[in-house]
Amino acid sequence: MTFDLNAYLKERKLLVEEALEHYLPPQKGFYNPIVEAMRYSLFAGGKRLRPILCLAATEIVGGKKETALPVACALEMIHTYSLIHDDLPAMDNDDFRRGKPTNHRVFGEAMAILAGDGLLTEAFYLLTYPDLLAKIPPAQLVWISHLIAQAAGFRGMVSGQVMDLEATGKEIGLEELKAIHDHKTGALIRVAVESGAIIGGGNKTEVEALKEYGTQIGLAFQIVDDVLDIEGNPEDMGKNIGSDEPQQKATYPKLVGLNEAKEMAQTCIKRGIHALKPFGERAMPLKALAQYIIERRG
Ligand code: GRG
Repeated sequence: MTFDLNAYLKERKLLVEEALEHYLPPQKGFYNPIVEAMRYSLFAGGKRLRPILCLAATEIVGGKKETALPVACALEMIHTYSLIHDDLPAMDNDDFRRGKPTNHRVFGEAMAILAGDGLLTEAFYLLTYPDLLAKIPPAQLVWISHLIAQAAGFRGMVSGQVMDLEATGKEIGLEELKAIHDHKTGALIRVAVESGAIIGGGNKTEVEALKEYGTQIGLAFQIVDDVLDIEGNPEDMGKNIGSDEPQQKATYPKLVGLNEAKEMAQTCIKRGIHALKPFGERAMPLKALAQYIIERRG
């Protein structure tokens, strides 16, 4: 059976973007600059990887993708918030993201902070949205919200960012680098797959298998990102005019060499795909998404 990944990604991206439009429409009746700032980054051309993974995980265990849409959108909002804050002068001080001026360059620093805050909070508004409450048992929704808060907050992504800041300019080893990225980028990718599987009604074994898949592709995602930094990511051109980030940070290619880093990413993808074995043919989209992570150019 062949699988047209490009068509799949296009269709899923559209579905997610229509849902984001539904949940965060332009404000009518009065002008509120915060909505403009939130929408600027939310619709700035992201790949929508986390929501697409979430929907695919719902389907692989037999659930309906439409049920998971609010959760998928919440994950994209949290991801967007993290990028806005990561770009701020107090953090990486980046001028461009996805080829466009960063949020604070357009709206000013105060508004960018608030846009991030607004998106993070909106995510939890969506996780308790009436659409979802009508379709999913409340206990399950509380559990998903708990897992997502864990992945996004100081137990996950925020800690990863702190570990990253602390490690800047220092020599660190491979295990430390893995721990940074497992928190900083891995946790949200993993919980995207996990929450999708829970919403779809996956049993414990299925959810565990999908978590393992999420962990492996999350690690591969970060290694590939480091490789792209060396081999060229067209979206990052001119990214670092005033950046405080680049050279002082540890990366996989710096620690193990470019070829070994690529091998490591391949191994993670193989492990991720192996975890999908119990799902047979139904695993096709998630397998293709794993492959996409390693083959992407941006
Ligand atoms: C500020 C609390 C806080 C956390 C920030 C995730 C994060 C922590 C920062 C992101 C910085 C960064 C560039 C990490 C590398 C991983 C990466 C390339 C993220 C971008 O994810 P994509 O490629 O983005 O899915 P798009 O643009 O497609 O949405």
